[in-house]
Amino acid sequence: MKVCVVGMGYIGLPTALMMASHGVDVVGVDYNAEKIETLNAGKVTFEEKGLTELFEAAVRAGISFETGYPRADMYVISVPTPYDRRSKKIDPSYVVSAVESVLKVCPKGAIVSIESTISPGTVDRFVRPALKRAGLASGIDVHLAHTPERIIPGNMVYELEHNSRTIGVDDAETGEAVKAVYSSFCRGDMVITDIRTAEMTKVVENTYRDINIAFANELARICRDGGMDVYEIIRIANMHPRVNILQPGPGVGGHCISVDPWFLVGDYPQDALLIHQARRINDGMPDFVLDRIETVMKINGIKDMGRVGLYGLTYKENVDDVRESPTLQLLERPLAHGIKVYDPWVKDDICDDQYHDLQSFLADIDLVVIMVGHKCLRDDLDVLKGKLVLDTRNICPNGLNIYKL
Ligand code: SAJ
Repeated sequence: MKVCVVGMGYIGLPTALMMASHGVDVVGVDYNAEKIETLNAGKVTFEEKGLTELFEAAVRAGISFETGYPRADMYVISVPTPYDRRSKKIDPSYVVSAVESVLKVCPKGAIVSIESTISPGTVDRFVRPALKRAGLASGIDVHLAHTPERIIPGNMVYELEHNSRTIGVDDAETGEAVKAVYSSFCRGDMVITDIRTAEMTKVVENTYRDINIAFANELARICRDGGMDVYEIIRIANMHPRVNILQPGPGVGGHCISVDPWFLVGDYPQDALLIHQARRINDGMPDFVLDRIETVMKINGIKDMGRVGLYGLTYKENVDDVRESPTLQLLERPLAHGIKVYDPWVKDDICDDQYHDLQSFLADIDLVVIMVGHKCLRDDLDVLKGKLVLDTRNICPNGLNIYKL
């Protein structure tokens, strides 16, 4: 089988590499010529554990990268699904336009599978009509599938191989064909179901995590008010065999968990009440951190926001992705004006008062707010010695000068 993976981003690239390095004939396509040039020059386009080694194996196995769409037996669409911050609905235009391009070149009987996360109903509302417009019959000319990714940034390569997968299809035969491709590398279980169920399941998984984190964040607020240690309480509660509370933090970022629940709120506003409230709680965390910063400043007689520094710009530890990052959300607040920022994972200048050198950053501030617990900081906490610290990720041992969420 020849597989064309469309979209060489955070999900498409590792997926294409994984297939290619396990014997599938793969072409990676992206409309961004610069990205294709970089890949053809033998370099990966973002940092992720194990990605370089996987890339080298895929290149040895013969993967190719192009800007044009080739003929293939199966197309895996892995393009962004941005969402509109106002309406909270996804914008399926990249998916639809990729499908339209594929339909122009694909041979009769090809499988077109959408890997991008889409809101429940997207295939029915936007993808099937694209087939109709092209004069093609689903199930005869083209077989549709939805194979939502489930891998977690920071551990993508491992999870690609070991996670179970959901394969949404219209008929069992297509399901088996898709399963055969993923079986080349995936050791997890593969469940074949219908497309609508696959769409919904993916969104439900991320919504579950968002609600669990919101619960932890609400507990953090309650414990702050009541003078209790939220981390100790969660640690002990989690010893119960049926309790598994996640960790409070400065907010929920990334392009998945902070976005997907909105699809349900947007489409089912009357029903998705708990989901909506969880989103509000998590989106309110940057303000809670700002409150904590002001309290710590007051206790320690710091008057100038310019003496406060946020450690971490990415949405979570050990990745270089800043999408929907709680730090960026915090910096949007007028009160945060003047706060300094540093992140060893972010090489580009993306905001005001951003430092690229830890020592100069620390020299210019009195209060360090740990927004992201990157491993390099956890491994070298001594670097913060003598500083006031507000630790929103609970990576520092309790101590004098250490404040928590
Ligand atoms: N976070 C907390 N407390 C926690 C765990 C996470 O505050 O206990 C925060 C993180 O710091 C981050 C945000 O939540 O800001 C999301 O991070 P994450 O590590 O929970 O998840 P993502 O967005 O990197 O990846 C998720 C994963 N989904 C689930 O675990 C259910 C991944 O499996 C999905 O593939 C991915 O979304 C996706 O693309 O949908």
